[in-house]
Amino acid sequence: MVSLRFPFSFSQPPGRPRLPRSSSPSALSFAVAAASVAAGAAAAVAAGIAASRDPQRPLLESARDFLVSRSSSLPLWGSLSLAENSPPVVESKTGVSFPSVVGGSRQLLGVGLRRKSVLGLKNIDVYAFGVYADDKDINKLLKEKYGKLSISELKESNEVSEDLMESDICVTVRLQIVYGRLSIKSVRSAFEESVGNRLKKFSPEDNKELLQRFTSQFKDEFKIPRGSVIDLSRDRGHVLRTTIDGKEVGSIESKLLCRSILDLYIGDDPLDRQAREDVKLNLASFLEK
Ligand code: DAO
Ligand code: DAO
Repeated sequence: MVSLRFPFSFSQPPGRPRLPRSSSPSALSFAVAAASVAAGAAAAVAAGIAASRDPQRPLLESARDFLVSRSSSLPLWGSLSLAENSPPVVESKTGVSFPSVVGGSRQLLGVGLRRKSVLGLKNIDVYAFGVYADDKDINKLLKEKYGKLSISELKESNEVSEDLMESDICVTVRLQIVYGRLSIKSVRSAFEESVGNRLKKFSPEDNKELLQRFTSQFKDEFKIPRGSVIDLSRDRGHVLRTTIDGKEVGSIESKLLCRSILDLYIGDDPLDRQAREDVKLNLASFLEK
């Protein structure tokens, strides 16, 4: 079996964007000089994600802190046109790269890895994921509510990610498959287990029908080889829209289903703890004045 994974996170995967672009003072001055407020803020967010995933944390962390503190003196986000040019962020254990913006205005807040233990013997890396949320939605809904808190209070608080899950903010979780032998059957059963448990957590009712409505979107003939990109998007009105490699496979309106899926990634018992921390941290720097 050929493994394209990188043995450990200290290796620098080929194609990994160089951090200095967003973490060196001169890059920042350039961004500021270009009056690219959006790009500056996006770079700070991207640096935040990358830095907190990297083993060379202390150095990068100070770079990030520098950036975050600098970006705080900038006005609020302007247009996203330049933010789209900010570098992608790489999930360090798999080398999978995530664009900093998807769907025009959904901004990357954190990346992580879904592992699954097989027969209690070994863990397989199933997919890398990125959590995105609409920048204007975050500013509008959360800034009003948390505008008075300091950045450190925001970082400590679980309430912001709680609000991100509960409110009608446009969010996308992008999954990029790294496991090469994923069958639709195993996806369905993993989903029934993980999402099924969350549905139970939030609603005492029998949710079989809702689960089935979701899993029946995934036809047996679908193939999801390594490299497939699945977007789980919550659109306005708590509509969960699923696309596979850009093709829409279905939409389901259900606040409970949206909430349960987001809970897997940013809830209190997430699939990847570090990813959730990244999201919290980046939401905080996002909301910073
Ligand atoms: O092939 O034995 C095996 C293990 C398969 C594990 C499947 C885990 C599926 C996790 C959900 C993936 C959603 C895209
Ligand atoms: O990781 O346990 C988990 C839950 C993953 C939810 C993913 C559902 C996406 C299903 C895509 C099916 C493709 C045919």
